Amino acid sequence: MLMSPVQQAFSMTIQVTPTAAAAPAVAHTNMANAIRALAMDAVEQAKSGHPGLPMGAADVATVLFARFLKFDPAAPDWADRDRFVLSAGHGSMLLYALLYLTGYEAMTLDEIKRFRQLGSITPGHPEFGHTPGVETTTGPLGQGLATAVGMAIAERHLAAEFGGVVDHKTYVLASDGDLMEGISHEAIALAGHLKLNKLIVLYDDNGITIDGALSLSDSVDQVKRFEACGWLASRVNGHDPQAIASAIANAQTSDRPVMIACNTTIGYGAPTKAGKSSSHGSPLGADEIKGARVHLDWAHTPFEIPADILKAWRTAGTRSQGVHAEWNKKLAAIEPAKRAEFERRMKGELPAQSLAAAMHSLKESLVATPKDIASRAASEFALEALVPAVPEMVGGSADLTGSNNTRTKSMKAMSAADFSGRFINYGIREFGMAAAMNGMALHGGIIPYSGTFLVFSDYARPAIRLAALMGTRAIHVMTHDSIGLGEDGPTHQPVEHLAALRAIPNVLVFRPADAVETAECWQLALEAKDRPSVLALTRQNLPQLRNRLDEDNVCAQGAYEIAGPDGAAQVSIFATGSEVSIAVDGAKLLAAKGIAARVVSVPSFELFAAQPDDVRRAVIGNAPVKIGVEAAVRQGWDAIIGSDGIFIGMSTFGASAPFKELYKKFGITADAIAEAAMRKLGKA
Ligand SMILES: Cc1ncc(C[n+]2csc(CCOP(=O)(O)OP(=O)(O)O)c2C)c(N)n1
Ligand SMILES: [Mg+2]
Repeated sequence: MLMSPVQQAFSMTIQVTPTAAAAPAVAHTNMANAIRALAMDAVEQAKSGHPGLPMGAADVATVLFARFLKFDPAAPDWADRDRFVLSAGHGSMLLYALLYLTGYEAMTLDEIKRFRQLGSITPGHPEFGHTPGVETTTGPLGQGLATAVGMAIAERHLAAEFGGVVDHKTYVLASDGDLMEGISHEAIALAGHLKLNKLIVLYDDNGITIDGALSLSDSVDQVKRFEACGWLASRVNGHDPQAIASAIANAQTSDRPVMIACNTTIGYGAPTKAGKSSSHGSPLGADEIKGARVHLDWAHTPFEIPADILKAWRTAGTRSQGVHAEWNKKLAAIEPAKRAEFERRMKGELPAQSLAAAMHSLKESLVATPKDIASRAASEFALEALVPAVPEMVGGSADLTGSNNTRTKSMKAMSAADFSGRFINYGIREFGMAAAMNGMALHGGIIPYSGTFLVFSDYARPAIRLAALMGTRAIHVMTHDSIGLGEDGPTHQPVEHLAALRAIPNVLVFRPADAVETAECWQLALEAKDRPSVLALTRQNLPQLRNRLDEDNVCAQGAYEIAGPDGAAQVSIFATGSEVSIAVDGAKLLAAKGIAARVVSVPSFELFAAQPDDVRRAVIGNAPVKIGVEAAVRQGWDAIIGSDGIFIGMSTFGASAPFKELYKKFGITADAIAEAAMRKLGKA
């Protein structure tokens, strides 16, 4: 593949549109070829990786980074930087090359040479928190785009409150795969609905995926699809810098989100592999690279970037320094209390005093007037106190607001007309919601929380997994957490979901037993700065078991004795959520038979597992009979009750019936607990 005439012609002066920054002194082609060369050399050295996308999208990325993107490599965390999301994370070398070329200190040439190696900051796919300048972890196609939607929401919401100090764009580079994934539809529909006009998607429209031509499996007109979702969409030649620049320039003043389909050639410059899927995901090989160097007119050794080209790139990297300095002044000029509030939120620090006061009065009121309510209602009660106390909380629901109880009385809905609202009607888009929440959390300044049914955590799961991997504070309220939801039946009754969520490293899964535990679990979720949480809550009412005012957060230990035995316990019953009160009744039945039993509530397996051994041993105790009770599958419980412990829960799907009948049918009752204990003690 030879250079296109457009690209060859581009060693001349560039006519730039008024809104675009002046074109850099070195020819565009040379700057773009620097990306191509680094990508093919790094992939070759690593003997693995994806040269196709960086080589194909180099022109688009060069125009964006050298002329539009507002960023300061010296301050990767500058709050008002434009966000750039490489949704097609397999093209990571594109991003690493840009970070090196524009002068991010941590991204040295050495790191580029150590692409994909242990301990490098150049992992196979971009990882948030690992590499300065990487805004979100990408690789699972479609999620970067959906995460970027959350960043764009965060920008609008914070701008509504803090005015001019928040005013930036969110750019996305998305591939065919990103747009084929179902999540893309949730994301673009939500973005179009909210008229997120500062979101700009550059679509690497190369007509190639791994299996070959895109036409093997797809015939969507993406421009029409985006338009139908309320976007401004157009097509450009993705190797014509001037066309790309004018399309991006046009996007700056759009009243809706913008998609620019950039027609590119994958592996651009590779003599035999350009335009073919063979350039997508494996090293080009020595001969092909040699040929590419000839075709691209790039006569430099591997990893060598000529000084003038590097200088042009470094100049592009300092392009926004003035804007950054102006912004610093703007921030300094805001009223001090407001500025402190903005800085606190962007740092992700909680308002410690107001949170503590809210928690205190919440617990005090629950102890004074106990509430025998569903934990989803207890969650709403907690939110009535927490939402005013923690102004960065932005709630929502995937069309189950009334069932999830996530909207407090005072919460205004967020809309295109009013972004100051703190409640988002996400629509029936669980995955899109969870990914957008990650984007909000990554943007900073917001603690997002959501609502859906626990059974639909499966729909949101890939984004919860990424939240766990990235360490983002996204809080998922997931109600209707067992067969206790009753008549909706087995399609809606989660059975394996608690175990499945507990299986994801770094997720906190909470299943509170009553209104007080619900309040405490909310506090723990808010305080867990570097991890996502799931609050599994009931539809059915639960008695309030905790009636003493504990200033400490008792749930913080993950498990604790909630009902003590008379004398040395012969039976320890461990339970979570709605099954804790059943366990307490079971212990009473045993007491009536002269058997001392204790009950341990386990609101969080993860927090309990993190306790020191002696604490864990004391809570687990040494009663000869251990019983676990949870209206879900056993998986994971052996860590607490041992493999010879008795488990009372579910081993099949549920059924459609009133919930009390279901608990009887599936044998999750106080009687069943007492009988099982007696049998094990040889007394039945
Ligand atoms: C959810 C998900 N499914 C599958 C993959 C594996 N994968 C990586 S890239 C890719 C498709 C490549 O096509 P395209 O997105 O057009 O990228 P290009 O080859 O044009 O760079 C696939 C299937 C993935 N990363 N994420
Ligand atoms: Mg493609």
